[in-house]
Amino acid sequence: MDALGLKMRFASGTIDQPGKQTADAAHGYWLGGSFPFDECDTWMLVGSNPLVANSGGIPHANPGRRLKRALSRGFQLIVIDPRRTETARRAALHIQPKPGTDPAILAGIIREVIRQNLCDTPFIAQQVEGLDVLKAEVEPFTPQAVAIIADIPARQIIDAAGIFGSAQKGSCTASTGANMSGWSNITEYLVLCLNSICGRYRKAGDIVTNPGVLTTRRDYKAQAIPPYPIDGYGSKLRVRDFSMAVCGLPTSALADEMLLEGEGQVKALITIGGNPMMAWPDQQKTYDGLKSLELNVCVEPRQTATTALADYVLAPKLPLETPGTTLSTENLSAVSPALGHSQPYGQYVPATVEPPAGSDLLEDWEFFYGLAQHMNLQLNAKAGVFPIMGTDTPQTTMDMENKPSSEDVLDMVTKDSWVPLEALRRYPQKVLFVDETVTVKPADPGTHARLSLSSDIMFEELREFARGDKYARDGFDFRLISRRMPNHFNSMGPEIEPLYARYGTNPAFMHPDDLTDAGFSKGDVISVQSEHATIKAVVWPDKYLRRGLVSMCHCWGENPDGTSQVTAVGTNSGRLISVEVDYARFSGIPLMSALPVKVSAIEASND
Ligand SMILES: Nc1nc2c(c(=O)[nH]1)N[C@H]1C(S)=C(S)[C@@H](COP(=O)(O)OP(=O)(O)OC[C@H]3O[C@@H](n4cnc5c(=O)[nH]c(N)nc54)[C@H](O)[C@@H]3O)O[C@H]1N2
Ligand SMILES: Nc1nc2c(c(=O)[nH]1)N[C@H]1C(S)=C(S)[C@@H](COP(=O)(O)OP(=O)(O)OC[C@H]3O[C@@H](n4cnc5c(=O)[nH]c(N)nc54)[C@H](O)[C@@H]3O)O[C@H]1N2
Ligand SMILES: [Mo]
Repeated sequence: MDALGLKMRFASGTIDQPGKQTADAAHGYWLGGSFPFDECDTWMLVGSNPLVANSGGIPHANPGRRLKRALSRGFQLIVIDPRRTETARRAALHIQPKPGTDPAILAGIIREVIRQNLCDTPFIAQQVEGLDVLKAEVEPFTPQAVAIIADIPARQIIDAAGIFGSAQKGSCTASTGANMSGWSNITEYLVLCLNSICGRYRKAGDIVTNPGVLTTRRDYKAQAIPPYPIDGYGSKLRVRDFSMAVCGLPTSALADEMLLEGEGQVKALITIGGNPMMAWPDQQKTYDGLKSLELNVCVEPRQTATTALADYVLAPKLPLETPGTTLSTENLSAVSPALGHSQPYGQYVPATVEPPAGSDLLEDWEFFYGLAQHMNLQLNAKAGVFPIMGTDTPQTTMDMENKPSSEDVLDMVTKDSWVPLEALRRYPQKVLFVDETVTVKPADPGTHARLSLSSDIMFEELREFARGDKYARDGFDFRLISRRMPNHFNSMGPEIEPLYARYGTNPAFMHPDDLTDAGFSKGDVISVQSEHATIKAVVWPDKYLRRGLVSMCHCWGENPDGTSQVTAVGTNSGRLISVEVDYARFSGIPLMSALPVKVSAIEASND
């Protein structure tokens, strides 16, 4: 896209956790980093379930064991989730609210931290501005007021503030549940405000346990990058007034841009390592959009709902057939302190198996290289996967005549890394690189940058939230909430029999009492209806849910022209989502959780 000068950068993160980028821009960014989980005595998780998702908060390398170890030394976990998840069951405090009420809960906790004098006053004095504004904005969110909005005991707000605020080290992080339920910008912003008033960052002289292995070398400094613009980075879309923001252009508007004729219409799509037909909200619109393309190319190892609509499908080599490194998971730390590796872990592995004889395959990178060669374009390889704030990304001008090898490309993407890739190649047994002690440096002399607790753009959303539940719909008395299941990774898994065996579908989980009241039995096919669409689903009891909820996993089912055999192929919950009505500012992430629905019977199960 750089070589072609294409400015329309749609970002997959805009249907994931886009509040992270917008909130960072509104709040500013701390160059000293945060404390890793293993060093902390508390952690607050908002809408995440790391014991199943292996993502967010508790490090993904065996999160169960890490949590157990932490608990045995007195660590206290706080979980905010409408479902008593595998993770919530191990928490010192589980707040089980109505979905979509995270802004109230976080504002209430912040108000209590301030009231109980649990702020890191010296840190605030030196590094933070806007405490008075924050204090005034959260003032309406008394424990009693939050108790009513979120339908939780008021006491839990006071207790959460006490546990979080009095700990020595800890962090609050939010994941998909908190970003998909209507308030991603303000929720992630309040998460940052809570961490900042408690000074939940490494300070000058603190040891950086994992400075990095294969990511670009950088400085850790006890210094803030001040807030920067959330949007105004170029390209304007023709639909819903979206423009380029820090989180990229909204994926939720991409199908619209394919369907809307005229100057600016998107006519070609390359999908590599994704499955839009399963993943994008509003499956019908996605289907219409993809059908209307002039060119639709997939680089994909399986037959999927998306390849079914493609003009060309190119098969890539699979990871074990190519040399690989741990760079991409390590580099996730640039997205959130809840992600990445908590230890200086790195590995290089050469290709370990030969592709089957006679196969016609390319590596993912070779697809783009070949395309650029044929189009006479010059490519520059950037180091890393996600840019690191405050650090220039090293680049390598690629030789477009003599094709580099995969090893050359790995060298380019790890250019100027903490540990040269060559060292990992030479010592394949070594996976922990604690070769040098890195500490947080003092701030540059003369810097006055501050983290900000006074973003009016963000607090506008909090005021809007306080005016009442704008997402509620008459007659739609249940809320559909998002979740992940242990045996499937987005659209991957259902074709593998042992993984599929347990449910054979993606059930609509409901509280057993809701099942009884509705006259449903386990295994019945029911109808789940939103204001936008209706799907069939197999109902299943889940005693860990709040009442009034339907909890369903995404990326299941088939295309709209399919057989609708929900008991055999599952059902696409994304069909229920409208991208046009309830969506967030900047990222356009629509209501993908806390979505108002109604449920009704269709047919009883046979057993
Ligand atoms: N097994 C498995 N692991 C995965 C994936 C997978 O598909 N399967 N997907 C991967 C991907 S792409 C990602 S992005 C990560 C995501 O990782 P997580 O964000 O941890 O994903 P979930 O496990 O769905 O957890 C989200 C939680 O939010 C809760 N929730 C729903 N609505 C609300 C709400 O309004 N407020 C609050 N506070 N909570 C709410 C849900 O009940 C659920 O427990 O997981 C990754 N890991
Ligand atoms: N309703 C609802 N919708 C959601 C969500 C939700 O919670 N609720 N979650 C959203 C989130 S967080 C995400 S991340 C998206 C996930 O959306 P996607 O990322 O689009 O879905 P995946 O199934 O992970 O797609 C990965 C594809 O890559 C292919 N693949 C595997 N290995 C390779 C490889 O080496 N090379 C190539 N080229 N391809 C490979 C797989 O076969 C698979 O088809 O879904 C989003 N959609
Ligand atoms: Mo994701």
